[in-house]
Amino acid sequence: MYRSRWSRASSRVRRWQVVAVGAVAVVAAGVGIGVASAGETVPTVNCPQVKINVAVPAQQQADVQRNLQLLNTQIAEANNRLKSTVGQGGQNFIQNAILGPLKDKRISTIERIEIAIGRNAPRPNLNAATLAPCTLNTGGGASAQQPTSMPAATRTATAKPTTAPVTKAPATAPATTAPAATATVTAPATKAPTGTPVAVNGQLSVCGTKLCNQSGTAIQLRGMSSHGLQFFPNCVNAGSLDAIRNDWNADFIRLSMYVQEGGLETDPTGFTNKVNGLVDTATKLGLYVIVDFHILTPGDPNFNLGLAKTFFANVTAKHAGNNNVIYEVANEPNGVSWTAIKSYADQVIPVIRKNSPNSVVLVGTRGFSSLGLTDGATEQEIIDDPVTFKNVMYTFHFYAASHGADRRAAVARAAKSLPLFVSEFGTQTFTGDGANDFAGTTAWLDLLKSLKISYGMWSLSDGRESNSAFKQGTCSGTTFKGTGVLTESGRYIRSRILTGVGSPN
Ligand code: IDC
Repeated sequence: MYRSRWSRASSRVRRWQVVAVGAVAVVAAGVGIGVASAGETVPTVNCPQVKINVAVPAQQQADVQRNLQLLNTQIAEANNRLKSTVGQGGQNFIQNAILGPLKDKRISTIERIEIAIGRNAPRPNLNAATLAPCTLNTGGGASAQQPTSMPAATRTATAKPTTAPVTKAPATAPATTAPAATATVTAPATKAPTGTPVAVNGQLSVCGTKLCNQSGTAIQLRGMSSHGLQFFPNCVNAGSLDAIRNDWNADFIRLSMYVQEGGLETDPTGFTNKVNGLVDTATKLGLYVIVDFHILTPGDPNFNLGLAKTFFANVTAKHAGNNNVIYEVANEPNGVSWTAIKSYADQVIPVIRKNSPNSVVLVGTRGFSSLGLTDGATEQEIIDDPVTFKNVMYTFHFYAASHGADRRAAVARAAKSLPLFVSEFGTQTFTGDGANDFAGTTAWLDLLKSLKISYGMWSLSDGRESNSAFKQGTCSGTTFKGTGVLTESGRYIRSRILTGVGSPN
């Protein structure tokens, strides 16, 4: 089932590797290797401008703008590279080492703009193939800049102001600074309002194969996963969280913080601050909150190890006094062995535990968090070589129209030996789109209920895909309660959480 995802992913891994090589070289420029001597004419790059000729939906403007700015950053980096490598390499050096990688980066960026617009409007064709290649201004001079303004959809006029994302890093300390010492970070946590999930259950722990509340009783948490925070910046806020808490009776929100695809790596400070702010918003409502380090492509979590350590150090320092934060260290590892995933978890968990010693940690499993099933493995490899820290659970993800009875049988079997948490599932195929399979979803959720396995549905967003729980345009407004703002999948999950019986009506 995951074949096509996987082949797509592997080609993107290669692209990211190219980007990484480029980035290393740019860093080297900073230490002055091969800087052009005075009087030498250094060429600059000459890139076509990307023209957005369609209206950009309000929800996606920040994302599109960030990517337009990225095109300028890429131009600047290429110019620096041209300067620092004068005289290096043979005839094809500039093409192979500078213009080629620049083209790859531009293709990804232009495609991301298309995808972003396509979330809430027809996906435009911005001619990435034609616009990506840049030529050389052999006589030097300034490179043409990429304009970053865009035609806005008319609905913007009434849209509520965007709370995020920040397009420029704020002046506060960058996320790369070392975390504060434990002693200075024990700010008292906000007290959860009476009767809320956190007030009732308090600090969670893992007891045997189950999730337990502060009294040691096994419980099941039901909640929602956000979509990528960078893709739908207006969908997770005090209003929508109040709706899932007080109108749906949900127990948690999962904050899906993508690392790639325009996520954390493009603005570590901005995304770290955004997550910290949303944890506070959820805390005030008495919700549990899962901080999801949403890796997907590349699928080896070790690729992002450094970013993960810095990110979790910061978030746990800010929320050391909280009893409601669950840390998910890697969304869906793919194309890697369990051994590699475990090695990553062994390095990240101590960073989390330094500030937040009692928190429950979720570890993604092999094959897109399929317990290895997608790769033809089974849960046995985890049972044979488990993560040895306390209060750890393993994630399992399903998409009801793709994953049926055989996977349910495997989960029932695995749950006898391993603490499982379904931090993400969908009512459709694993593409997150297409027809909803509510019969399959109900079979899954009934099984999870009987096993007391917690679950969160993908996703609290208002896009075109069938996974979006909100109708398009909802997140630009201020009404999130009731069924009027919900799609079929949204109505199904609200009803399931609220009444125990799922219904799309
Ligand atoms: C999908 C989104 C889609 C986005 C894609 C890549 O719905 O808009 O373009 O990711 O970023 C997962 C992943 C989750 C996927 C989801 C549906 O954790 O990121 O979201 N899915 O494909 N695993 C299985 C399915």
